Amino acid sequence: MSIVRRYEKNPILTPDDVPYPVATVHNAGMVKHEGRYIMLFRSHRHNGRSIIGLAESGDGYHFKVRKQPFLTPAINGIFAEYEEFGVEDLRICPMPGEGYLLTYSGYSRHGVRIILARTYDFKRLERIALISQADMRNIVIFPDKFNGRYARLDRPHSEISPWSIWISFSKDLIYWGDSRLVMKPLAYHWDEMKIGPGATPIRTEKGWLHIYHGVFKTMAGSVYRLGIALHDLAHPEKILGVADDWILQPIDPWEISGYVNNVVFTCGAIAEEDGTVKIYWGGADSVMCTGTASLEELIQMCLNNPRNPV
Ligand code: BMA
Repeated sequence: MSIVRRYEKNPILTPDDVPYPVATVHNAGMVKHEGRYIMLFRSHRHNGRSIIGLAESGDGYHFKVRKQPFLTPAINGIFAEYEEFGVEDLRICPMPGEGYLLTYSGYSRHGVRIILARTYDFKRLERIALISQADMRNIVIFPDKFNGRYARLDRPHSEISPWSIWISFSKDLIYWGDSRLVMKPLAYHWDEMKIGPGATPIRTEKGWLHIYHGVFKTMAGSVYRLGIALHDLAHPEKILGVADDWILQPIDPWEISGYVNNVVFTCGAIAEEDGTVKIYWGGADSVMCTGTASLEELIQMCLNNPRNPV
């Protein structure tokens, strides 16, 4: 039996559920807000550029999409210049007492970089800052502070050490530093080509559980899968274990074939009070899917059968 139990009525959201024209729905940031599940999903418009929509649910499975998109590229000011080609793959970080921090990729003629925004109610949104330079497209912020500093997982790219996961810290969310590498792709392994931060890390008694994505190149193109790492609670730069096995790979027809074939990609997961976690993923960059796993089983995978993080 697979570690992630797919919901039997996947996919849970498709372009047909969206009341404005889109080609895809995928890679959604997720959070529970006032007892409701909020999904901030990415959609390609029919010009190939992306926007972010909002869907809501009472049970985490049946979602209704809001009539208007939640986030479209800024039209003036500094953000407009860097969001010209679209906004993608948003993550939601519930920061205790400080609302919801949103991180998303802005594409433009200057490359791809990350924008930080904030919302308190999922109605109004305030853009705060551009928090990366070019060529960084996955940033998740830990939903806590460490000795007064925010921490984030990011993914700078280098030819010497391709697409690895780093951690950076900040006192004010604007200026980030004290960066260090935490995890690299592993040669001849399912994540050997590149890895990147996935869902906002989940606090458990044994550490922060981070669901990441890894890519493997084949003769038939790349395969995107999901894996897990456990970070120390007080020192998130310390990895306690990275599971050797993936937890999810494309299997269902809508994960194998779509806008981009053979992709499962996550930007959000929600821990429930019964010890399970609902993981949400985009299937083939086309539809949204979900499944559940036991947090304890995921933690044991990281601790009992780990691979070398670097
Ligand atoms: C990555 C990102 C994701 C996407 C994935 C598969 O590089 O662009 O948004 O889901 O590729 O196409």
